[in-house]
Amino acid sequence: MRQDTGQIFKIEDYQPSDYLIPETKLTFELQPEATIVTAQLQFERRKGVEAGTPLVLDGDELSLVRLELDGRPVDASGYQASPQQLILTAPPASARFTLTVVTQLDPSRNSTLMGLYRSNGVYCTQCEPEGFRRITYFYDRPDVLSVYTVRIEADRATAPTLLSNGNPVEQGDLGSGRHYAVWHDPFPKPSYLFAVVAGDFDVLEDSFITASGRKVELGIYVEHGKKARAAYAMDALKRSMVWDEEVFGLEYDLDVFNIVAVSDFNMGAMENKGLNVFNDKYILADEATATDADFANIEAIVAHEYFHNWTGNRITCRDWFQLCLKEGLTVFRDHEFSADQRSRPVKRIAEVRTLRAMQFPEDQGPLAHPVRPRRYREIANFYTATVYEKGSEVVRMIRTVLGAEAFARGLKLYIERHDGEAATIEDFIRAFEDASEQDLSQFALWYHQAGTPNLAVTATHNAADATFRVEIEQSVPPTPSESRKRLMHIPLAFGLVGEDGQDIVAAQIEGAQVENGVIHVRKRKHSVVFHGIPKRPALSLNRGFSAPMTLSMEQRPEDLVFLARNDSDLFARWQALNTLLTDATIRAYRAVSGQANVAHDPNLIATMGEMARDDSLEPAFRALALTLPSESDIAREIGANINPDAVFMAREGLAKAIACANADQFATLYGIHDAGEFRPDAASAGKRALRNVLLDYLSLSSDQPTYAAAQFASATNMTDKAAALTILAHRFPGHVEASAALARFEDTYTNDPLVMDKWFQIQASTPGANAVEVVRSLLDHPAFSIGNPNRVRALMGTFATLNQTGFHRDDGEGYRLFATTVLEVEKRNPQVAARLATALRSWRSLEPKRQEAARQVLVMISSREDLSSDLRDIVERILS
Ligand code: 0A1
Ligand code: ZN
Repeated sequence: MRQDTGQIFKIEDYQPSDYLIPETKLTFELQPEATIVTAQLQFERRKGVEAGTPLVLDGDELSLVRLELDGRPVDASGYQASPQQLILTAPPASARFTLTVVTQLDPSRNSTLMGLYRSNGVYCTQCEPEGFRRITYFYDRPDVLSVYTVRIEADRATAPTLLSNGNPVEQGDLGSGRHYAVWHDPFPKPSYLFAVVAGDFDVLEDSFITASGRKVELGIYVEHGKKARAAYAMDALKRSMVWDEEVFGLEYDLDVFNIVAVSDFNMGAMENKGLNVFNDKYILADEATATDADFANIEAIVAHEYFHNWTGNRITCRDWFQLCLKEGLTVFRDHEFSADQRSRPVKRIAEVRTLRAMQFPEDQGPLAHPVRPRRYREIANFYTATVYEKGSEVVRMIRTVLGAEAFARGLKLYIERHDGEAATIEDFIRAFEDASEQDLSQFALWYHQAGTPNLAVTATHNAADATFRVEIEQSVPPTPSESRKRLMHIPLAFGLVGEDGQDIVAAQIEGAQVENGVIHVRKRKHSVVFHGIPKRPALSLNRGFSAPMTLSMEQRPEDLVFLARNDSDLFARWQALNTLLTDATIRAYRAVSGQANVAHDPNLIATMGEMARDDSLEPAFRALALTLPSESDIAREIGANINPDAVFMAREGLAKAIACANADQFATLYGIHDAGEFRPDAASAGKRALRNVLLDYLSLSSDQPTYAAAQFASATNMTDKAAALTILAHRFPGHVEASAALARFEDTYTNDPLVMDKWFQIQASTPGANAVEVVRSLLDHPAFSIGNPNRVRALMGTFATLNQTGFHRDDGEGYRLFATTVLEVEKRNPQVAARLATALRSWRSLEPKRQEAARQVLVMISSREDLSSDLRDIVERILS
């Protein structure tokens, strides 16, 4: 385990490497416990670097077997080798030389899942961000690009498939049951994009003809017997390839494109050049085992990794501070892809819900950092919602600010200019400035300044002179190490909605810069006066979520109801309803805390019924409209001194009011909206989503498990089955129907780990104090494994992030169980442990008793002496 050195990496310390590595030849002699890696590295001294300058290469837990320089052994006095570094003290004075480094690895004991490891009998690598240095000594940094040739040798019986990056060159037999394959990748790449996979797989094969007529062989490698479950991923891959050609003019560049699904993986997937490696959860799907959400994730992640081929691989990052250069842009691309494949407004709402649930708490808590950070202690902890999701929002805003055409020109220019290079955010912004002739220096603060900006808005209508005046004031709350913030350029999309629901066009607009329905807020205070507005309009703000910010505005409830029913922007309709629901819950929260009864606004309750039956709206939208803000959404809005039990009760109260007042309608609609035969497309999924929200309301109003039990028994797809099981387990814990369904599910899927994850998730998220005991006993379930990231996330990750009443139990027992598990996971896999630990980041917003209990476990973890750099970095930042 890599221990903390206390070193802080700073962006201003960037220096190019002294040497380049134009060519890398690797040979892997694979053996489960003693793999030999021979790296022939061709070095070239960079111009201007003095001859003989020591060559310093990165390593991590490496064991050196042999070292040769230009074919001759290096004298012991000529180098220094430790597990984490190799220094060639006096390299040759010649401009070029070849270093041969031989290392020995033990993949079967590598439980970190970084570098070369064994998973279920498969050899697999993960190199991003700093895993290559666990394979051989190298310049393991993204700005050193090399052309790789890789030879893999392994037992034919256990590893008939041998894969690496680029195109296959050669394969053959070696006798004694061994065989080999050689791969060559003509595109220079950084070490983090290197991959090797060897094992025994089923392969789903297909092919794709690019726009310019080249044939690409496609392969998805999965565990034996699971080939049929890769069909949807293959379909998504081909649609991604077409889409990137049509929308961005970007074609695939190798003869083969392979995907491998593995069951032990730290993240979602990895974009290694020509050889994407996936967490099997994001490849395998069929109607019997995967939910609609799984299908949507698979489509998005397959696309994301494929899109990296240009945005990430052909153009990579100069250093890890630039991570958002590839990630923010690629998330933006996968969002656009899904929006085109599915329903744009529904997709947008889902994106915003994710951003608010994952990124807002990061930005508003101790882990806040800019989209392009300037400091890190452990880079693996910066694969965050800020870099990814907010990074994507920033790219989206560039499009809003420049307009679609200039944006497209800018992106094209960026790609042409930097193809084959390792670039920076400054390069990216410059391409858009050059293509649009606009100055983006103020806008660039979105990359450099952490925190979620707020716009406080007031609106006044003056009937006498037919004006509508909007006053806007921006502020950015302080974040750790950035107490003073600069003023940002915030594109605020808006509309003035008239009585007939149509947008009103003002005769004249006075004040701030307003273009195409967007107010460009650049100063602290703006006032915009709309002339020729005889009647007070409803003000629709942040349409389409034009900027990742919060809004403070006293809206009249009747205006919000009006917008929920009439806004031409569907996102804004959903938002208006969501604001009403959040406000109603918070009012109830204040009342529940004070033990008072609350009556909800009948207008709001009726609107929910109306939305449910409005056939002009697609079912997926209606499902989202009927979904209440989550407990953590509500807690975030409350902000401080949070009592999760009271939040839960307040939310339940509102749900019950909606359910009871609309019970008959919901029952009728539930009967009507059968999606029919299973198809994974968005329209069918939307029908199932609507029906399952209705089922939840029906179960609540009837207070009977019968509806859910019936659906559980008759469901022919996992979406409907898992939804019914969730309702049974969450709403009727301890009832015989719930226990029977859980037992039935367990029995049916014992041998399917990905489905068992759902079973763990459903139980880990069952509200109430008892969840701690349930989760504790599930840690001993035979299907659980502390070494598998998917199992750990399904059980402990779900408990800590989705179970507000269980995790935050007021005696602190949830935190203690959590901390023990985090430390247990850390022994094997520090990265996964660190990510898990972020669940405690919002501890300061809790009420005092829980705050103290949470603080105690954080202090307990941080006081351990042998902590990994990953976990120490997170825990100390959370406590600071
Ligand atoms: N680049 C990948 C994310 C990723 C990052 C780190 C990993 O290993 C620790 C794996 C994957 C992506 O954006 O999909
Ligand atoms: Zn990515």
